Amino acid sequence: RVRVRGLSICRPIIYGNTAVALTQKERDGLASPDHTHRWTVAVRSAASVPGSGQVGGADDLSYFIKRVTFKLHDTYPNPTRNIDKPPFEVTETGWGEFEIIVRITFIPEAGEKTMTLLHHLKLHPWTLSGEPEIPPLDVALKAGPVHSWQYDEIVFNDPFQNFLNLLTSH
Ligand code: SLL
Repeated sequence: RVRVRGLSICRPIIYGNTAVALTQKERDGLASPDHTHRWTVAVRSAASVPGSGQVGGADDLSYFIKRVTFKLHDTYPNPTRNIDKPPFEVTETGWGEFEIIVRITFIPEAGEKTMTLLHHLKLHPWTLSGEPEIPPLDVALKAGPVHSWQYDEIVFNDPFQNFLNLLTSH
């Protein structure tokens, strides 16, 4: 287990959520008809697939991430969701915004501690005043999905030589 001292290597990620309002018909079909939205929270690679002309989408983070844990609001059944293979995401329905704790566990070769991120689940569009405002259903459906994503870089300082090889050979 040799460390490469003085070297930093980083991997770009995005994390956040997309949410869509449910139609009345979709709501009627749910076990919880009080739910107003379907959302997906995810951790994805922000790196492009070389030559694909595509931004992002190189979604296999599993060469260095072993698990992503999404800790949902306690109103959800089994609020701690462990995702052990890509895509690292959880899709749910609900009615409210809340803070999601996102814990990233790296593969053992990394010898790194778990990384914790916080994401505010966003269901409703931003407003000019900054005041939260829940639009009526027809307006929300017309406006389309709400996106709330953060760019971040996972930095590995003084990485183990074998882990560095794993990262660079991917
Ligand atoms: C609020 N602080 O009061 C927030 C809490 C909770 C969101 C939001 C449904 C969970 C379920 C759900 O959307 N919980 O019934 O499965 O706005």
